[in-house]
Amino acid sequence: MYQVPKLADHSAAALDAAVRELLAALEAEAAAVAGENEWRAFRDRWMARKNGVLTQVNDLWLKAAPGPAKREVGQRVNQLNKQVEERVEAAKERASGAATSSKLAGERVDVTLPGTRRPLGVEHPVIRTMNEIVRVFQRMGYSVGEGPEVETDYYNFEALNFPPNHPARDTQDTVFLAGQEKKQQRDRLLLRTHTSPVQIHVMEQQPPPVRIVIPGKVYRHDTPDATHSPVFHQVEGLVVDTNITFRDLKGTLDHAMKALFGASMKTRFFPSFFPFTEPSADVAVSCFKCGGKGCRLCKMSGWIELLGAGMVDPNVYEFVRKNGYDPAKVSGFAFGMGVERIAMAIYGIDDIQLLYSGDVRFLEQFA
Ligand code: 2NL
Repeated sequence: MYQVPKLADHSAAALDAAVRELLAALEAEAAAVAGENEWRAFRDRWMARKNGVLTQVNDLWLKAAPGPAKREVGQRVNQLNKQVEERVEAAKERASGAATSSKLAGERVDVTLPGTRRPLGVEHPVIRTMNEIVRVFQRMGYSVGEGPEVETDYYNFEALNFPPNHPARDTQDTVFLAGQEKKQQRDRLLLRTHTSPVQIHVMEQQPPPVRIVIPGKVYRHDTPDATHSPVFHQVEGLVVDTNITFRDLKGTLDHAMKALFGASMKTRFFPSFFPFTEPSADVAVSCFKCGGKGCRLCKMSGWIELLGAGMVDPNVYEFVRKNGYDPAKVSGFAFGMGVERIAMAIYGIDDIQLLYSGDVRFLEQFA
């Protein structure tokens, strides 16, 4: 490493040679500075007051110079001081620049790489179908309501014209909550077997006119098989106003089925029975598979039964009469459909259990 020499004499030529040698050493050492720590060592070696190169130059060259040479040597040493200072400053910028660019290199982002792909979830086919049905009725001006899945016997049966001990109750195998023997029958809690109790709540809370659909989960004490599940979904609708007729019911449901399945869909109404409607109808749509010619899916009939409907039975209004539902003044219709049945028809699913299996290989088809 460079060491400040003593000057043999203080002639201009000797001074020149010594300065050249010093500047060459300064240049070489400056060029080797890479990081900030190295730069600090470099700075101290050259500029430290105690024993730095410049201090040595001052001692060995200037202080040691004989009187007549002092002026000339002083000028050269001053100039050297300035040159070293400038060189050290320049090296500092390079060193911190190098640190910054190595930091930046570590943070480099390749914006041309493909982004992180996260698989997008989609609605389950049952929920998707339920939402599609609801949207069809929303477009016709219906509101949407929801209600509790645990109900009392009164709302699930009695107010819907299923009298206590009436055999119609047997068609809806019901899950009751345990330990309620001491309660009156109408207060006993159960898992709702249809969403109709919500419509009773709606009529208790709002006078006619009413136009509402109720989507939701319902429960039956059924053994699971290809067409039964103890938990399933319904969408029910209720319209009550003055002068509502069976023609309104037919037109509404015919439009809804066309909106859901396509404009070429036909509907057919035939007589049926529900405790809460009179008259009642089962509604069939032309077979999706054969278009009405007859096939295995429609059991050669050309029709697929998809929903139930009817004019609200006057007995139902009696339970909400004091809230403006006078059967002499208002009339209405109601309908109900099983969402799984419709989803299975749309997607060609032959086993309802697939919808509850959680099997990704099945569900992926809907993504
Ligand atoms: C079906 C048939 C139906 C209703 C539901 C209803 C509700 C009130 C009054 C009168 Cl508050 N009716 N709902 C009416 C007819 C049929 O559902 O097969 N559902 C899956």
